[in-house]
Amino acid sequence: MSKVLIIGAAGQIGSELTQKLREINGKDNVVASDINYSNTHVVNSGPFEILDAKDFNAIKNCIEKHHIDTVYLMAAMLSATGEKHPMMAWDLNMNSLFHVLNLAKEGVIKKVFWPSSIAVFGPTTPSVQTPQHTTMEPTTVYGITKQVGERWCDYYHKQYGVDVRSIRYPGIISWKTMPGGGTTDYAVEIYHKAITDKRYDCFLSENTELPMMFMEDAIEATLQIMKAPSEAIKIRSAYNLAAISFTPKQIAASIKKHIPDFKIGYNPDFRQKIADSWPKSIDDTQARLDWNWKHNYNLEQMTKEMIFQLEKKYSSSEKVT
Ligand code: AKB
Repeated sequence: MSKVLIIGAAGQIGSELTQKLREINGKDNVVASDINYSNTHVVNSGPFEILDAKDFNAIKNCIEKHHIDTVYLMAAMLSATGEKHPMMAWDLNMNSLFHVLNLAKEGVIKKVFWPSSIAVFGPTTPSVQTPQHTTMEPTTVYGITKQVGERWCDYYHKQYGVDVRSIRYPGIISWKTMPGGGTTDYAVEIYHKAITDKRYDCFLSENTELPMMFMEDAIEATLQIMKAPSEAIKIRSAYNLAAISFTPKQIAASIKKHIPDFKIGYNPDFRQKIADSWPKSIDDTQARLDWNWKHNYNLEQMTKEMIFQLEKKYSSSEKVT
């Protein structure tokens, strides 16, 4: 049985990935780590270590202590926060990746998952059905780190045989954990506010279309690419991955079907420019061909599930994280 370390396990995707991998592999085979104890569920549901993703020795010690063979590096500073702290975003996003790639190169671990993002694309990229291989001139620090990271993953695979796998996540929507510091975060906040306030003021304009995905699909994609035989993974930078695309106006309309008195207002801020530089939709044919990726949730199914789960959560005493 493989022994897994998740770095950045308290975050939006990391926390659900931890939960899923603990269900599949057994909790003792999945070590979660983060820089603090903020996510009590992750901390209490299996082995947990405090770990700074920028600290090579701390990562190495943790890997050796727990006999880890596979690392999921989920720690990153996202697009909106990255614009406020460019050097910190560069420092975290790049150094953590180099640490893990170098440990794989040294043979300390066998396999790496590192997420990329639609942020690798920019204003000169074709924005509809963005192809796998295309012009990439990202304008955010986060996007630059992801694009450079992709090149290094490909390099480490070709030069040193490192088994690193990656996908370009779109905006991810979930009801369990809040996202933090991204441009697509509005698509999660809107559901919470629809339930608590029946109103949401959106920081993107009404017709801003972006690629998105329900968390269950994102986790499934992550497990699928990691399970695929090495020969099937033909792209070692990162795969395009798609599910649904919608605008704030369209998500609001789907919420209104469940909460008819829900109202939305629009106050675009600095994140509008970031969103405008990203694709509206993604062509993920290659992922579908190489490792049989397919999504399950459309906008209506996702809205139904989000509202059902969040209404339960807000009406129980459970804290919404
Ligand atoms: C962000 O908005 O920064 C992230 C992403 C698309 O990678 N959710």
